[in-house]
Amino acid sequence: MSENKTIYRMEQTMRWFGPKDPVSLSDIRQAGCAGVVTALHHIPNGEIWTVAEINKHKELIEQAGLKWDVVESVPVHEAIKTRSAGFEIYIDNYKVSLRNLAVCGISVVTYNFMPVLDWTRTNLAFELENGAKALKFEKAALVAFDVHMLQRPNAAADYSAEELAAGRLRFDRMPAEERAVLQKNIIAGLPGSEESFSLEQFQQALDKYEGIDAEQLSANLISFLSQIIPVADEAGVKLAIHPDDPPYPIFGLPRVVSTANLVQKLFSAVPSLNNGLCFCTGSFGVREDNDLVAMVRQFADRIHFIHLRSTRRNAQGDFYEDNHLEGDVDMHGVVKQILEIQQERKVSIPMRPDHGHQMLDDLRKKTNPGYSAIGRLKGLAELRGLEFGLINEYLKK
Ligand code: DNO
Repeated sequence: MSENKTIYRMEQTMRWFGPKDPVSLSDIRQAGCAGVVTALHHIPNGEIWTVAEINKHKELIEQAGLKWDVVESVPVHEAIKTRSAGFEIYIDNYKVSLRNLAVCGISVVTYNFMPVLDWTRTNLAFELENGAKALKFEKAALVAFDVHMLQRPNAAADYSAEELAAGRLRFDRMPAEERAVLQKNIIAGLPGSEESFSLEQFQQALDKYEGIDAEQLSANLISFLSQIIPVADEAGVKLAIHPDDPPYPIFGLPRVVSTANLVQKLFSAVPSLNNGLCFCTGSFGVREDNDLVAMVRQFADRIHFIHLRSTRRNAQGDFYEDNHLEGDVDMHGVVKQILEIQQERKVSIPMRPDHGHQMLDDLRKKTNPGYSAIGRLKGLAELRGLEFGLINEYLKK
């Protein structure tokens, strides 16, 4: 690659939760971002996003000198996932929202197909050795909640004898206040998940998946895709499905976007390149059998949005969110491969540092779990440095 060739760098963005986000658009701009990733969080799941509402949000972003690069997310209504009463209307509404976004010039849309819950963590303030706080998923705490607090029928059948014993012990030793916090962390809705449940509502939502196994859920997803991708093709919208987080079944619910094979199945079924992926290293990276560098290569043409973050797992099935360049994710390998596919495709793919630790002043402020200003700024700065170094290497070639 010679010096006068255009170099396609990742488009740096941060997630913005709207005017109430404690991290402002001006903060995001100062972090070095050119764009933001955001959604109309005030619109209930399943309703149409009108051109007027989209434009109102877009103007706020543009007045701050930024661009609206990616929608994260246009939520998929539960009726579509379960194919139950009203799903046709929700699919029609989804199509209208995609068309309206295209009219407003917004062309990358992220969504997920995780049943009931979006992303799940058990601890939102796991203290690291250096005093900063990270998000954590602890298996024993999940079992404690599932078996002893929710008391989901047949929950025990989903765990090994050791996991059940660890869950029992964890529950017995957990003070009442910690139990309440655990319940809130799991079902009261993490940022962006848009839905919040009481214990009873949560069990009712789970019950709706009775009889829906992974094969059925995957068929429902493919049938959704075969209806909305033609609209995306017509309107010029790139859809980017977000992987399951964590990338395996929880609460007896099927998960169908956890591995390379599962993702490939969706693309083989609906081949348009607008049927794409949000490559989230933190979600896929929790599984040892996901080779992230190979996956970037495999899905080279379909990665329309990137989340960069690293997790560190242990043998008990726990993981926590590590520094962006540490943990189990080969971030150097992943970013190098992303740079290669960008030069081949001649595009800059929007990327956001996914999550960040709560650190320094963030510890004394109210922050959206995972979406602190300083922790994400640190992650972004490190990733920018990694990319800078890799580009310099390319230029010397
Ligand atoms: C968590 C996020 C997810 C993601 C959705 C996409 O921090 O990465 O909530 O936005 O799953 O639909």
